This record gives sequence, structure tokens and C-alpha cells, in this order.
Amino acid sequence: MKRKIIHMDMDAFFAAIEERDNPELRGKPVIIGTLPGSRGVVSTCNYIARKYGVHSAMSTTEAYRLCPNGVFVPSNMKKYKEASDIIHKIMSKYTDQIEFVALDEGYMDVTGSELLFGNAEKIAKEIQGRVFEQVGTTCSVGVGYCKMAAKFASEEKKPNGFFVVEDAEKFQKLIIDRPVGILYGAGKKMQEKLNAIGIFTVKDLLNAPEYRLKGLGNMAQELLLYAKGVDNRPVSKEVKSKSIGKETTFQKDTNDIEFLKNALIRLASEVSYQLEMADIWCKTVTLKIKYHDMKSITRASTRKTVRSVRDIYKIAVDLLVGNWSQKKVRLIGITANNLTKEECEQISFSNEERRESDKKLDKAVQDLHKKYGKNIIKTAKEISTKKV
Ligand code: TTP
Ligand code: MG
Repeated sequence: MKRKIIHMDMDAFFAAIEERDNPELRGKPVIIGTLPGSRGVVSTCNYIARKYGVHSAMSTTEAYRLCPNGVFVPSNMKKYKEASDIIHKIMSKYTDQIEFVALDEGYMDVTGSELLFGNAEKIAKEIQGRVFEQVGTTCSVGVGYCKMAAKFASEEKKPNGFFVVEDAEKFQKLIIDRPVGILYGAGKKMQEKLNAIGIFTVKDLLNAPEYRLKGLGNMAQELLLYAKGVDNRPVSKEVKSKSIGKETTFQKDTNDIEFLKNALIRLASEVSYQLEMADIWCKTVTLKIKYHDMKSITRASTRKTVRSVRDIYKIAVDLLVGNWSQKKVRLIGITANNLTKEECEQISFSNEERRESDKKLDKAVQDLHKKYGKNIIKTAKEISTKKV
């Protein structure tokens, strides 16, 4: 049976929410992230700022160079989370076959919902209308016969877009001359590999002789199927990625434990942010330490679900202290494993433990704010209760 998949994605999500709440921003290039003058990156920017070449993950310094008249606004995760909850509720009214990919993005399999709610196109348009009514910002929706086609469709007419890709034949025609990166599974590294063997477009991939694809291993066959428009991936609530990890290598090896704890705050903050964005929790936190002699250890702690900076940091520090050997450290990393969509009861540390870790964490966060700017590090409390 032919599936009907909808993909929805908010337009310039963080920036749109800020424009909604501050009409003075409208019509100006709006850039969300750390403020110029501090180290850090752009979270997103509105479509006006994109014309200047600004984009997500670019350093704020570079964004300022490209767009000095841009309005730089710090992010406010609490507001985005509230909007995200509304979006998720709207989508959940039509089916329980939903896969939320991020705070502002998700797939729905509405094959079984059409009898009740009308066809997929009608549902997609309704969702777009309800999001605008209830959140106050626009989103783009795409309808397709598979996930890849639905995602392509939602991106095709952004912002406030609506597009339908009925079948594989139509999809192939649409993507054949596009860069191969349009295919699911062709991330940055894969694109580099493909470019290195002379494959730049979907057509190049389809026409490539078999021997040329040998170096790509199993992935070659999968990519070829995607290039033909075959994508049988189900819309699933399961978390796809197995882990989210961040690590840092020091310029100089160190056994200064306070320095290492500070590094852990930064890493915990980054891992927490990624979990927050994907709206998932982890049950296991893993600490990795590579010593000056290149030997490394990993130590893990599994508890109930966590994702706040404070909890991830606390677990990582316990692992560091519990395995402290005075040896000089070259690299340290935190990984969140055992990822889950369902939040379990929060872990609770004793009051004594909490007070001690709170004091240290607050001091360290203050120091990091000084160094990197206010917006880069948020404690769990700041994320959930107030603007930094
Ligand atoms: P996206 O959906 O990738 O981007 P967007 O909604 O801002 O713009 P578009 O119209 O192209 O969909 O990401 C959703 C939000 O996630 C974005 O508003 C900010 C955040 N984000 C980051 O913080 N860092 C990143 O590198 C990216 C890509 C997104
Ligand atoms: Mg978006």
C-alpha cells in the first residue's frame, strides 16, 4: 500500500519566535546565538540575514563581519521548548505514527488517518494553519510517499511552503540534477568521498560504473536505492542515533583537576543542548579520558534519564574524581548513551551533594560566561526557567 508521509519544519525557528515577540525585529536581519564580541556560534538567523551569507553554526564573529547591521539576539530555549510542545500536540492530533526529529521538525505517517481527517494534503495544510494560529509563526510542510520525498517537499518551497511529491518517478525527476547531498545518508563525509570519485549529482551516482563505487562499501547500494527514490524507512519513535558525544583536546596536557572540571562544564553544556534540541534523554553518561601517553579509558554511569547540564556535569565529575590518577590528560570527552524519547523520574542527588556541586558549577559557569559570552553556557535551571 502506498504510504502517505508528511514532514513539517518550522521556518527560521528561533528567529521567528523572537520576531513574533518583538515586532521591532521584523524586516531586519535577525541573528540568534552568542553576541558579537564573544566566542560562539550562530544558532540560526532569519531569511533576511541569510541573504548576507549568515547561517547556523557559523561563528558570531564571521556573522558580524558579513552582516554588521544585523540584530543579534541571545537564544531563549524556554520559549522555543514551549512552542515545540504546542507543535508536537498539533501533530499528535492526527496520528500516533510520529517521529519528532528535533524541536521544530517531525515526520508523520498519515496513511491510516486519511479516512478520518481527509487526505494527506488536507492534513498538512491544516497543520500549517493551526501552527500559525497557535504558535504565531510559519512552518513548511511536505507530503510524500516516503520520508525522503516528504522532507524534500517541505524544503522545496520554504518558507511557509507547501509541496507534494506523489511518487518515485516524480521524485527522481526532481532530484536527478541536484547535488548528491540531497540523498538521505549522504552527509558531509560521504559527499566528500563521492566528490573525490567524481560524483557530484544524483545523476552522476546513478550513472557511475559499479567498480567506482566499491570503496563506499555497503553504503553504495543504499545510496543507489535512495537515488532511485526507494526509501522504506518507517516513521518511528525510536531514537536513531546511538549516542551524542563531545570531546576536547587540550593544547597542553594537564593534571589540573579544576581545569578539567571546567572543561567538563562546557562539554556537559554542549551535550545537554544537543539532547534538548533532539528532545531526548540519556540513561548513560560516559566519560572518556585520553592520557598524555595516548592510553585512554572510558567510564560510564547508568541511571534514570538525564539531560540537564547540571546532571550530566555532576555524573561526569563523579566519574572523573572516582578514576583520578594524577596522570596528565590530553583529551577529555562526555558521551550521552542509551538515548530515549521517554523521560523517567529525575535522578536526585542529596542536598549536601547538590549544594556543593551547585556552588562549584555556578562559579565555573560565571567564569565561562566571562570567557565565551553569556549565551554559550546555560545551567539546567536557566534553560528551564529564565532567560540568560
Ligand atoms: P533548522 O530547522 O535546521 O533551521 P531553522 O528552523 O532555523 O530554519 P529553516 O527555515 O531553514 O528550517 O533548525 C531549527 C532550530 O534549531 C534553529 O532555529 C536553531 C536550532 N539550531 C541550532 O541551534 N544550531 C544549528 O546548527 C542548527 C542547524 C539549528
Ligand atoms: Mg526549521
